[in-house]
Amino acid sequence: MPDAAVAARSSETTNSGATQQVDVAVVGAGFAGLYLLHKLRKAGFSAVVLEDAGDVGGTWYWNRYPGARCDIQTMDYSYTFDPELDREWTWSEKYATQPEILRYFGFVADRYDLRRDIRFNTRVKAAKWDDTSDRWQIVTDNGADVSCRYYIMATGCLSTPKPPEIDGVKDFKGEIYFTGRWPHDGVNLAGKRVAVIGTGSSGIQSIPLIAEQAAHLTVFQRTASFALPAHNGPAPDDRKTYFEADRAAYREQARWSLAGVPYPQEMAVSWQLSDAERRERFEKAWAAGDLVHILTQLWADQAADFDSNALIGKLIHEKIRAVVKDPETAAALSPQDHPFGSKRPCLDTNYYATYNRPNVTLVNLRQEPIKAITASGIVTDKRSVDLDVIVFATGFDAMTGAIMAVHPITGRAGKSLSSVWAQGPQTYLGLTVAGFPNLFMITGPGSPSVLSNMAVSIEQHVDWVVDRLAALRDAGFTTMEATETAQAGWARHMADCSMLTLHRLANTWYTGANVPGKVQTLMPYNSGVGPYRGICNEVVSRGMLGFKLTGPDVAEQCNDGEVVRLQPDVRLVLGMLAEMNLPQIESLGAQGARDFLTEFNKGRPAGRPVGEVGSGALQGAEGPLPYRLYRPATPGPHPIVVYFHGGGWVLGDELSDDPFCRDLCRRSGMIVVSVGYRHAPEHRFPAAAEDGYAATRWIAEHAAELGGRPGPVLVAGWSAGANIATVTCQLARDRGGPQIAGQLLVCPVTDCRFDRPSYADNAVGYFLTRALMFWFWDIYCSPADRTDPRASPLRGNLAGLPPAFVATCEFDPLRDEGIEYAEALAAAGVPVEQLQARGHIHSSLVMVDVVITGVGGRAKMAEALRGFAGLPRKLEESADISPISVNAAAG
Ligand code: N01
Repeated sequence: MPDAAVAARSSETTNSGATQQVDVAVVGAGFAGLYLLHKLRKAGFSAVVLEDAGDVGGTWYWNRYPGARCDIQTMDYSYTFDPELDREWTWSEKYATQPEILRYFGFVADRYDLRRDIRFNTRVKAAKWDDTSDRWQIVTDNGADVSCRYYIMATGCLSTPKPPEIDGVKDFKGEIYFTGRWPHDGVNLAGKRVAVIGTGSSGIQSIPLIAEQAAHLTVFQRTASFALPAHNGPAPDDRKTYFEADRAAYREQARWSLAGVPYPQEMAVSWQLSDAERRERFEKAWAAGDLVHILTQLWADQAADFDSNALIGKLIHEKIRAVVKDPETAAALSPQDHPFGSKRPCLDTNYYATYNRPNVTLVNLRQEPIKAITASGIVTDKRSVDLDVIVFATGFDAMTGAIMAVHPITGRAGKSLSSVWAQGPQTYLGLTVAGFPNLFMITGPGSPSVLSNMAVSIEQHVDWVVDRLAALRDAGFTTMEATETAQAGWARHMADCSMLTLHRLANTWYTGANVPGKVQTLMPYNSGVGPYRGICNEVVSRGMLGFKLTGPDVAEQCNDGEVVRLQPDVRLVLGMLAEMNLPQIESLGAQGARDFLTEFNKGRPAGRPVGEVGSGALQGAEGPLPYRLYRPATPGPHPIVVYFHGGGWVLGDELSDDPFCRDLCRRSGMIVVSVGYRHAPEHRFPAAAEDGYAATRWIAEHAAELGGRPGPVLVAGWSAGANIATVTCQLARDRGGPQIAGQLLVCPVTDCRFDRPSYADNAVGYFLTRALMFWFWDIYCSPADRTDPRASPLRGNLAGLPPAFVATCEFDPLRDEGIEYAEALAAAGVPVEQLQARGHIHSSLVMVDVVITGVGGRAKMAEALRGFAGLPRKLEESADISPISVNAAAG
């Protein structure tokens, strides 16, 4: 239906004073509620919007404090569902003011004649699911109650101000204002002694303007925020040109981007850039005055790696010192306690310069906490400040607060949402909650929401929900409800995602830490709007996975399951590989496959620096073999790890696992010698196995020459390399040495059987395929030789082998034989530590700096190697291994 026709069509709801009957009730007439109403009407649903405020606008209706502006460029913070609307409205500035944004919502409401279905000044007092009618019963404080089939919370993420939690607020005799509930006719602060408590976005936007009016302004800061100059003015030419060149493509790119604004994925990691290059990028971002730019475009690891992130913090501290004249004030304004971006950074106009004004004082609450608010002002540990006005810019009970504010919400069997969320919000996709049929949340906890351009995330949710409702109706279903399995799976996925970025390291409203007593968990989905959109689409394409659908005249449908079982970054990698449409490696022939691997490896991030990298030749079973040596930066002599690369005995060389070898070296603090053993088909079984053994013996004999610690060595390997490592242990035991102190086996090949379930479960789709393993075996080893323990070590004698660490990955054809080997070692009396990496594939653990969720696993491997070598398991904290890297879990 054309949009114009929708606008002219009248709602079929009735409001007679008795219960109002509609298909859909929406709470909130902000950005989400307005679009919902339009889209619902267009899909043929009757709908009512219940709104507490006196007009449209949501958070922009309430937040009228001086300086309130958008901090995503308004060109991006706009509706995109109707290209005509998009063309009809032109923003006057790069970052529009609150009054202009409110005018925009008024314009949208008028254009689609939305107000006639919005009940203003109406608050929901309770909502209850009725199992007999399959409807929600909603009690309001103004006018008729509502009965609806579907109930949608469009309540916003930052709309319920949190109480100030400071003793004595009620005693204050002066004026009190909240930025989030600013009086509509403004406040005259001229000549007054004003305090602002809070230095988040609201404080930082309002402080410069309040300072211009007040006789004196005292700012009470608990946590310093990172603030960047907005450089407001007309929309920047480069973005405008990009936008105007192809608006539809621009919008579409935004929908599939990381943060809902079309910027490319940055590829260069911090340590690949020189200081000068990093500074140049930073200065460009600083000059751009764009949060999304500086949050995503500096270097690829800025949001994930603690050290790389700290570089940004230091550059911003320099900027603060350059503006703020008093060094003590500059120091207090420089955030030291959280990574850049882990707490919402702010956009400012003259914020730091405001502290140079003679009528502005900063009180650092970290040094002198507020003791109380009194009748005349604020008392801290060190001073008493007399005041006429206190402005609370103390923020919101974010994400869950607004939903819980329209309580009680009672679902099936009388369960209340507050009891279900007592330990933190539980949702499926941030859209629905198990036990609450037909209840939807727009940008709820568990969805990208506040970590994205809200406009893009709101439209995606509204489209998804209304399209689902239409599809349900067309199929004869009347209820839709998330399953417990799906919801638990999403919670696991959210927890996995939370390890990807540094958000969890800061006490913020993202985690609920700003509200005393609130359960802390990273509430927004942090892995990007594009990947999230893909997941929501996948739920649909897989037959409403994770939802139970019912209807009076149709058979119930319940396609139970979890939509994401892979680790989030593994999923992304597989998605990228799928898009590359790579050839099947086994179709390329041995040389073609080797060339392919070389090319493929060029695309991965370079390994991180170690103390020294060298190369040379050692003596293999039948002649010299090349090796690559990685030495830690710490003083030696270090224990030596003999490393065997992966590649199915056919591919790879001593360089091909370079990033992993560097990582092992850095984390374990040991020398890693990667051996270039011979490959099939030129050198079939047992060449690789015999080379592995010979190389280990040679390295042990030449340990001192290599700068290593004489005595037992350690062996390690990945995939076929792990096969060689453990075969080496068996041969060393049987042939009188060398002494091996421990073995690290990452996704090892241990047996020639292909009938274990992991071969069937993971036959295709996870990079290492069953067909590729067949091919490797065929090239390496004739069927008659395959049961030889030098090919299938699981069939050998395992007693007396060195202690082992065996890592296996859930979605790997080799998973079960790895687990079986670990169990067989243990049964033979060998000390074994196992890591069964959930959600990982065969290559994830060695994809250093690509699969971040593998970091925890690699840290454990390094600890195990240190333990085998008799060293303290934890490497002393060094400057070049970030705490985040060491602490992250592998799942
Ligand atoms: O709230 P905040 P906000 N005693 O929570 C301090 C969006 N937004 O309203 O950090 C003393 O960020 C608190 O200190 P601490 C945007 O997403 C957008 O400013 O808890 N201090 C903090 O400094 C933003 O992130 C725009 O230690 C207390 C401040 O109050 C989000 O809304 C504009 C305290 C609260 O900062 C929230 O921003 C405005 C206490 N008892 C907001 N309690 C745009 O530009 C709290 N604080 C679009």
